[in-house]
Amino acid sequence: MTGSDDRTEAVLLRSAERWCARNYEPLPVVLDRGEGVWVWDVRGNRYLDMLSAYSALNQGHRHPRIVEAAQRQLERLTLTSRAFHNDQMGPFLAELCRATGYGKALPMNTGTEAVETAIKMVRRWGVEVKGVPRNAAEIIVCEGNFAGRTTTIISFSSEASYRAGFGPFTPGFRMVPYGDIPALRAAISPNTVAFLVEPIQGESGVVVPPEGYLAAARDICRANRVALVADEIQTGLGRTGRMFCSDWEGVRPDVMIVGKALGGGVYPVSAVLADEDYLDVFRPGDHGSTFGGNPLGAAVGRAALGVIVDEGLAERSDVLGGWFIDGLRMLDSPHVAQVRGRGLMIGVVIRESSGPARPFCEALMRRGILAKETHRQVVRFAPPLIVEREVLEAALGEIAPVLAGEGVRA
Ligand code: IF1
Repeated sequence: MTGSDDRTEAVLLRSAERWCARNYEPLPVVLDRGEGVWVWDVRGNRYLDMLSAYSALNQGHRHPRIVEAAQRQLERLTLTSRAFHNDQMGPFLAELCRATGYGKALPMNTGTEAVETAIKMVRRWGVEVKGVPRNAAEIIVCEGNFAGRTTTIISFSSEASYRAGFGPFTPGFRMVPYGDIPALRAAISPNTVAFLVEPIQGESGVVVPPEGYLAAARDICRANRVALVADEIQTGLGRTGRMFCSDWEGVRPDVMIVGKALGGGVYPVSAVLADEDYLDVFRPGDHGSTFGGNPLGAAVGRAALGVIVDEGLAERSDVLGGWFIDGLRMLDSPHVAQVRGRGLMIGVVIRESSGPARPFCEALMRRGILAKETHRQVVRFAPPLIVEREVLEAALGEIAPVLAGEGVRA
């Protein structure tokens, strides 16, 4: 560590503090380089990235194949808007639809935009196809959901801090407890057009529903002509040990929303996937965005998807995640109430009596591991899916003393 690095870090922390709205409380680390599963701070310290930008880095930092695709496209064409065609979008969406088994896709940029697109689509499908009265469409959502930060999406959030002061809110959403099939059945009305659900709730603290929940939900939706909409923005693209978390129960949602890792950690790429009877409710000019389907994002998306499929990232997540979850459970730490998750989407629940999860994350940071807490008590572990087993073994060696309370300062 040299003096200049100290000053650099302090200057950079101060500039973020001075110029950026305080909409986050980041760990006090300033990163300036990333490669694979590793990131470095301005002091030259190396960290294992156990957050993967909330599962947007399933392929790791700066995957060569994705960076090369971006560089190649940067030399050719980056943005056309959808006012014109480009040579990348069609092939990208063809590969995406073939990889997911859907008839069509509508490309957007962020996950939030894709969720908003899905909401508009199922509402219009409800009116034009199902015959629900205009402005009466209802969408069932779950307590503990997280689907983005726009005013409509927070309208159905159960998290007070995500809503306080941001009203008035968008109507048309009914909330049921997550994992509760009888409550879902009871919430369905003739005006219900969709059930929007995360197959595992990420932000809520890696909450895994009861076995069979998604399949039962699919059956109820099918029996009531309600669209099952899976938000796989975080759980999808290999994160939970299958290509999609829905695959664990053999469920094919009517609508699949993807994002995050679809952009390979290089560029925001998201999409709504469905068959024509849903996506054909959009007519030219009804919906869109400046960047949706742009050639740079499409080229990146093709490479990002290719890496996931060709490098078997879902299989890696399943095998390594199973081993890592067992390893965490075997630590038998007095501060841990539960280890839960699927594949390399893992949450370690810190006992209330041991205080919040944040000091554990800060202690992990001091040991070269970057993990992030969610909902006060949960430490999330979600490394890039390219992680090697020996790296996880070494990480466990650093995590063990922290979960035993070593270096954890309240
Ligand atoms: C933040 C959380 C995770 C998502 C699911 C849609 C979106 C997200 C299941 C929206 C985004 C991000 C957003 C980011 C932090 C992170 C997050 F803690 F906020 F909730 F991952 F758990 N559906 N999640 O997880 O996608 O528009 O962000 O691309 O807002 O703080 P986006």
